[in-house]
Amino acid sequence: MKEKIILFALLALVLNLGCDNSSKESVKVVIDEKSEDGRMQWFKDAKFGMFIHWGVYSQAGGEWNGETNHAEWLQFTAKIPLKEYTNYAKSFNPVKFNAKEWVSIAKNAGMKYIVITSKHHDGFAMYNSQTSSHNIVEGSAFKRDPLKELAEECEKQGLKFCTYYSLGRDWEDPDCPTGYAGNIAWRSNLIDYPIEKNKVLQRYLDRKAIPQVKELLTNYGPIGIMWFDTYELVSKQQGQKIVDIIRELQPECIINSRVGPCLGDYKVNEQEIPEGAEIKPWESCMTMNKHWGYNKADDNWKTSEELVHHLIDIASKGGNFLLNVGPTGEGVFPEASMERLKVMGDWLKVNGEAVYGTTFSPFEKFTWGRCTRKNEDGNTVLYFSVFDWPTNGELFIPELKNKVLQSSLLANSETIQTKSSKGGLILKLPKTAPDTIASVVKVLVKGNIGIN
Ligand code: FHN
Repeated sequence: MKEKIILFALLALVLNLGCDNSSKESVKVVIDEKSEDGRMQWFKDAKFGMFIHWGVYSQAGGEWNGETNHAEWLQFTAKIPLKEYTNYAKSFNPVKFNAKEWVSIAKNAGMKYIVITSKHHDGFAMYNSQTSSHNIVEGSAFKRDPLKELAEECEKQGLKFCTYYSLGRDWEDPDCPTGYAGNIAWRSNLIDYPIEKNKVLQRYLDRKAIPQVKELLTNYGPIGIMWFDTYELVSKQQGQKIVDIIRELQPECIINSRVGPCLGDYKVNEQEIPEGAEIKPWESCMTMNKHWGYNKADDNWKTSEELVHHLIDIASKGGNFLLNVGPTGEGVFPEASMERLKVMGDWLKVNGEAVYGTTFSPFEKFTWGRCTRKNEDGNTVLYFSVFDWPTNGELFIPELKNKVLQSSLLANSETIQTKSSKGGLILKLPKTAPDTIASVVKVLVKGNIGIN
């Protein structure tokens, strides 16, 4: 059994070579080896975070000139000149914004960290930036600094405060070229800055991006993750300089893989869950409907059951789930988002032990559910999350030969009988599943199964 697990895990590691190219989503990145020290432990244990895409674009609710499919890309997709967008920003006034409410909703959902857009591609800082007046305090009717309020509330409620930063796309700055071989300027602001070849990326980095990263790491307390996005034409050397600045200011701050090619502490998967487990830390970020930023017409919501299953599936492969909310222009979460977060939180209140602090399954994927595990005093706790409860009252776990020390339902501690058979273990389950979404069988076995 052990040989098979090691082979399986090594296969995952060998396949995990290459660089994350956030503009053209590859899914492989070489992790910075130094990141496998204490810095990552809270992240690996946390498993579940809230992504928040919120900006002046949110007040449009996806609508512009009769079109209804816009969101956080509003300035680009609606072809709005910078002057008009800057003027539009002046009307942004999310009077219902309440940091305590937002953080409480995330906490009650079982989320351990919040990643919020400090500056998206529109270049508009959602915090009191001294670097650029294109910010919420100077450039909107709101005049407050929501990131300051959220950072303080996260501190109070014990969640990690983290910031998203659009590194290689900025539609306000004249020196932010984009593109890749054969598709130059593909995500550039060509309305206000039409001559791509005149743009000097380093000037933008020195004038805006690096000073703003320093502001975030200096004025908002401990930053759990600097979550960079779309590094575009940022080179490995330019990205490494930003990594060095972050390490200098806040050594404990984690950096995702979109700070530049082949850089960062963990790999990001976007809108997808890898097929297999990965040894190194990773995260899948996902929308609840089809948009990151608020779109009032988008009713394509994932069900609460799907979202709980995604969380368990991701945890069973050693990853984190960063689930997005797109607040409205008034500063509230959509009702449909809150309904799903409540269901996820209720499930985690009963079964969170099967997710938090666990690592990837030592088994091949099961058709009926997933497995996560923890080491406990030299033994192994296996959590079998059953999505499809067996009608015959039995579940077979192939290859599990370790001595069973204890076995029960996590929801009510009801003892579960087990029987060794055909080189594996049979779990003898009650007729009715304790939970309609996923029911967890906790099995403590002797010995250390799998690698950590
Ligand atoms: O273009 C962005 C998009 O708006 C959103 O922020 C996602 C979130 O990961 N990142 C980029 C698309 O890959």
